[in-house]
Amino acid sequence: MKKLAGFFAGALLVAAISACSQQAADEVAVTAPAETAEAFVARANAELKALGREAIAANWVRATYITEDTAIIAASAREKYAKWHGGMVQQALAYDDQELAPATRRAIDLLKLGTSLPTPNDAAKRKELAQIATDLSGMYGAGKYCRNDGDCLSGSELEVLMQSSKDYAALEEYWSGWRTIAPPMREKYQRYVELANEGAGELGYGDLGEMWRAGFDMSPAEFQDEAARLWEQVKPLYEELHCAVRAKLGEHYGEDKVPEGGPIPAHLLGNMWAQEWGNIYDIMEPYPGESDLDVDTTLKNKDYSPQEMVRLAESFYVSLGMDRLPDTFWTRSQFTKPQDREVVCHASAWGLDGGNDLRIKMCINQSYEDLRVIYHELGHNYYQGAYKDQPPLFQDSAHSGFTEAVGDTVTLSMTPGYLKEIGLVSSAKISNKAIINRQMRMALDKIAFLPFGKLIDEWRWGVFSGDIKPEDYNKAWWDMRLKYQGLAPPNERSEADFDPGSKFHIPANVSYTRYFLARILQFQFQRSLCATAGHEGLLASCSIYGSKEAGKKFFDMMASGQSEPWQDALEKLTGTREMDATAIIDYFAPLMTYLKEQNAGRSCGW
Ligand code: X8Z
Ligand code: ZN
Repeated sequence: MKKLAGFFAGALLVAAISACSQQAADEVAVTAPAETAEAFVARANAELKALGREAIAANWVRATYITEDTAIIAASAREKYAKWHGGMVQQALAYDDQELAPATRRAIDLLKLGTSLPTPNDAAKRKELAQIATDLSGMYGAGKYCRNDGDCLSGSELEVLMQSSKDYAALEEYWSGWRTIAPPMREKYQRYVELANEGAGELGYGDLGEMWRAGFDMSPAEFQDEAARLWEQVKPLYEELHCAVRAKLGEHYGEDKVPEGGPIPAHLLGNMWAQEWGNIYDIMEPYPGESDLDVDTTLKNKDYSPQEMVRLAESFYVSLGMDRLPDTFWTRSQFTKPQDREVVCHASAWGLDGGNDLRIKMCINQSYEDLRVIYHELGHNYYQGAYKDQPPLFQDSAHSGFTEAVGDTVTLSMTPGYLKEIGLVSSAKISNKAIINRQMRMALDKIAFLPFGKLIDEWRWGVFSGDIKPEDYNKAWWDMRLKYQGLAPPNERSEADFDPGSKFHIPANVSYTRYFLARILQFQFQRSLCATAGHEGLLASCSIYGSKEAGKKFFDMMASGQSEPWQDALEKLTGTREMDATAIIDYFAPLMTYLKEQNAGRSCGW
């Protein structure tokens, strides 16, 4: 139930409702509890279950039909949930000094963390924040870049253009164009920060960033160190990749545009936010012609429908011994962008009705990138289905990085052999050169993402703590883009811009460290699942496709939901209680050797 604004969600979006608790939150005083802690937890679970359906339905309708009317419905659902949640947290304080059974204590602790958007205990402010949060995500979803009246491009259209163009000026136009949606968000964002911090303060946290960091079964300060430690482990990989990519882009666009020794212009990486760079593989391909990794062309030539693409992903999970998706998944999901209304195209997976009514919401294109996003989203759905027998307060993943890692782990098994087996590539040649090609293709997504995954919340932690002042929002953003990613904007930015607002998770209030952790965890998961599947040899050539043993181990971990600390869940799956980057480092060892050779004589860094 963890996060009201969580946007994939099982019980997450359960996080959005109601007035079941009879007293308004602001009327509740901390007095002797009226019921035992066990009875309180049982009531919280029952109310959550009942309230979740309505809340999540309101969110679904809002995300798939953006109008003034659905804004009212969604904001009102948010507000009701916030009121209920605030009231329950107040009541939970009465059990603070009691010695409780571990499961009861955990349920109460999780209840306190049960929203990603804590609201002040004041009716007017609660309403204001619910409205702002609803507006911000609507502004993102309906955002458009208009050259002239009637000549407008949506976010998803601009994303597609950025994936394939290699024209410096056109790319700059798409890049800057999308960022015109964000300045109107700035004032609202500033107010959202004030109000959400006030809400977090009332729950006992220093600010919202601290509250987000508290959701990892360790102290917020320990978690911050943990994330920094993991980043230090993987940084050398990123630096080699950055160096090689900059050199190739310099050859392609000219050294005047991409100077050696400097940051890379942020619009040249084949992605609107330069978060994953797989779309410039054609520029980076180490051994041209050595391997067929062109899934895009096959999807187009065979004219795959969105549903057929989703069936491929479902079949993978079924091959692991998991169930087929429910019939309602196929009738209720949004697979394509509707032509007649505004929707939030950013992909998400939903678990309504306690995990019985699973859905995805996407605007699927015939591309390998979207195929992998589908596998990612189904990872959320299978997790939601796996923990559905847990009580509502435990219906979430072990920590937020776990659910983000499941589908990604599955994509690591999309080896040439697997892709050939399902007819998406013509050859699955195994040569050293083919291995390096595939590793490059993967690293452009997986390794390039790491600093981006780290910096988004680094920026927000600073914003929420007040270290980053509103008048420096954009400057601080670009300072971090430079520091972590070695990127610079293609044109001058100022505080009239609000570039963070052009990335979905900022207006949608979705924490982001989860994706950074997932990038590291998925390789740990894969290493252990491959051992269970009996794989021998290079980790990079392992596919767990068809392994019921690996599937069972994976499913059993997911079925625990968040009923136990994530360290326990990790230990069951991998034998270790620590997140650790050695698996991703080992995985990409062959590519690192290649990159170091390529970079010899270059001066890396920026
Ligand atoms: O937001 C997502 C998923 C939904 S949980 C599509 N991802 C991050 C992003 O797009 O920024 C997956 C990778 C990172
Ligand atoms: Zn996800």
